[in-house]
Amino acid sequence: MNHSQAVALKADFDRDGVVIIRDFVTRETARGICARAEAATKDLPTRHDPFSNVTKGLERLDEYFGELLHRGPQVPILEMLLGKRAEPTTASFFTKDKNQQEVHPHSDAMDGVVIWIALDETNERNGGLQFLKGSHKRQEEFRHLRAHTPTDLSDHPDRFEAAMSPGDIVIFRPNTVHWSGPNHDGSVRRGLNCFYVGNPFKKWKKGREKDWQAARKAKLAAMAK
Ligand SMILES: O=C(O)CCC(=O)C(=O)O
Repeated sequence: MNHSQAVALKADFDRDGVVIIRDFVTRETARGICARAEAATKDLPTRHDPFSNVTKGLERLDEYFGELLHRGPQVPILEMLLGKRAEPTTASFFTKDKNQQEVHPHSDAMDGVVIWIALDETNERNGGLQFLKGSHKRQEEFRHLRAHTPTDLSDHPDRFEAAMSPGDIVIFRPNTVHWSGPNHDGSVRRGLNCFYVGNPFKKWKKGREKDWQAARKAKLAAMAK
């Protein structure tokens, strides 16, 4: 990507909160990612929750995904778009081949960035990703949305369908409202998702660290008596 392409991409990303780069990886690479994700998840127990089609933590199942999450070709682009370091959280495999695997409009987090690399053809018919352009700048208006609660935004004037082919990547702000509808035609729709929203447990850990330090101090004080 040359300088003027990078400037244009950043302008779109800042305005819309979502951009697509076509053929970001080759079809062969997309096939390889898909094969590894299938292999890494094949022995996991079957889940029956509404998001059973989402497997997070691929980086713990196969180091290949750790490498991709931390040092994949998307990382410099994400840092250019964010203007700061992209803080990796997890890599996930999102599949969809049944009607009920629908994710309703929602935001993921307030800061950071998310990627989704298409591993199959994906469009509105098989439950591809949909976005509301510019919604990352209207957080209050969309704060109430939840991924498990239906909200019909299909006629919203800012709706944007991320129709993609294997190897395309969509990059979005975690607070750009997004969703994926039912899979009407039943064709397999798989994608690799990586979250860069830092460590969601950091605050919790800090709190625990403080408790632990306080307990240690109290113990030392008791021992000194
Ligand atoms: O892949 C999907 O169907 C939904 C993706 C999504 O909601 C997300 O990346 O947060």
